[in-house]
Amino acid sequence: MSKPEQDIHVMAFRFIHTADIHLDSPLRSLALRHQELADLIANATRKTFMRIVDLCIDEQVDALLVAGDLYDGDQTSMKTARFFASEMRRLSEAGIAVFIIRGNHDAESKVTRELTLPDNVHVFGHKAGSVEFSAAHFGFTASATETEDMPVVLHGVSFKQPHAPESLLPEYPAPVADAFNIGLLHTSLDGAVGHDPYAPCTRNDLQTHGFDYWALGHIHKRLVFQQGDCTIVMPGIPQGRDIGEAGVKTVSLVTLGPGRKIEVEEKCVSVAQFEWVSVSLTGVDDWSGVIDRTLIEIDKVNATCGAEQLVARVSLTGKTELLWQLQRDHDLLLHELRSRLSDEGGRWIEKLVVDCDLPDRVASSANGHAKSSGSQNPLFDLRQLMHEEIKNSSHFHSQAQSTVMDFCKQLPAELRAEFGNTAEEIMTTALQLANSGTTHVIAHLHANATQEASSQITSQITSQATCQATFQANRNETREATHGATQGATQDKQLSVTDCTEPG
Ligand SMILES: [Mn+2]
Repeated sequence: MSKPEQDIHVMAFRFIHTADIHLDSPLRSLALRHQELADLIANATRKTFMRIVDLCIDEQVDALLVAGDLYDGDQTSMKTARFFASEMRRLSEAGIAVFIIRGNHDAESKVTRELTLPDNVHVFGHKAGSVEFSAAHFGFTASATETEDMPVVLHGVSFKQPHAPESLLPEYPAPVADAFNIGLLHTSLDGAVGHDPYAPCTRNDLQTHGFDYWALGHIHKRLVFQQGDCTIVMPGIPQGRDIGEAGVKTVSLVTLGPGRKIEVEEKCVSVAQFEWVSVSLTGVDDWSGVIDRTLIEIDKVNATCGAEQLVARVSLTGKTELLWQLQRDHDLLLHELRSRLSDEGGRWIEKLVVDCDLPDRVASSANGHAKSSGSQNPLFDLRQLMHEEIKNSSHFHSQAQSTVMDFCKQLPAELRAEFGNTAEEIMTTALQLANSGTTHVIAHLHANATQEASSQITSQITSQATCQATFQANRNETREATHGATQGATQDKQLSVTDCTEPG
């Protein structure tokens, strides 16, 4: 069947829609104690942005839309801004227009005020603006893809300040009749419990406004809604920055065709992809088995990875008698796995978590011993003593608290609050550290006890010495965890905060 005459002249308007680039974001993850991995992640937002520009050029789109949070915040340097300007010039040379709104992270960005961008770039102000797309308007000679029968109008409002508790939707003009209307909006939509609202609105509000396509930004996880004739796309962050932003990340390639037809395609451009890798060690009873099974599970996840670099958070689960050894020799295991992976490249471990249990048989015999009054298994008695008596004593509490506070004083100012701001919070942190320290001490003793009689070891340890050992283990762990702080890395405590996916 031949196409109707009129369609031959109607060409599509095509654009790439992205948001939340957070260009040159500082490192937030632990990975970061590993130099090569830190470099990979540190450069990832920039490399991914270059790939977005490459994609625009390869696909010969008409425009690139950035719906806020191009920059990460006020600390953005002129170096980042100059990089951005040079990428904009590449698009200018390719005849591609760029439309940008500012979000909560780059609302007042100083660099955006100081930077001169080429003419192909339109940054919407904090008062509503509308631009009718025409190649001529942007100074391009070729106008290959202008729609002949229907103009395309883009509407946008930038955040004036980082906070926008009210909906920005009333600021947007009504749709232009007989045109294809696209709105750029940075919004937290209905919001998530525990997060501040940013220009909140609902899908219904968006549909009711009457635009054809809403190019949204802010939420880092991709969302697509078709509300009647209205297509709403939250593209998500194009490059994850830590394990809290795990999974495949994409941008949208959108085609507006004849008859108001909208086609949305996902394109993965990320350099590295964070993923959880869970490894069950049930039935594994030797060290090489642990290595083999872990590498197999990493490969399985890697096979489905959209980016060419996989950054894995490995969690060892299941029941194995190797528990104590895994806890004690965690560093050796991580080192061995990393060196095996580095042979081929493309796969990284950012953190290894030991979350195993002992097999039921071992655990129940251990509990049996602990409950008996005699010291048939002194290590379990010792663990009981540390957990129930020492840790609950007021003497230990005051010692623990003052140790944590001494430690805090030595940290860079911006990290101190991570241990808590009140005496109560600091105490909670101290007790968490004491818990993991107890586990470490017992794991070391237990694993060593296979070489020496455990009774011999434990008889040499008074509860006083154990208390100190527990704390020393914590201090070492904490010191290691905060080691990367000056390089912009962060410690375990902070990670647990960023692990929850935080909308932009
Ligand atoms: Mn945002």
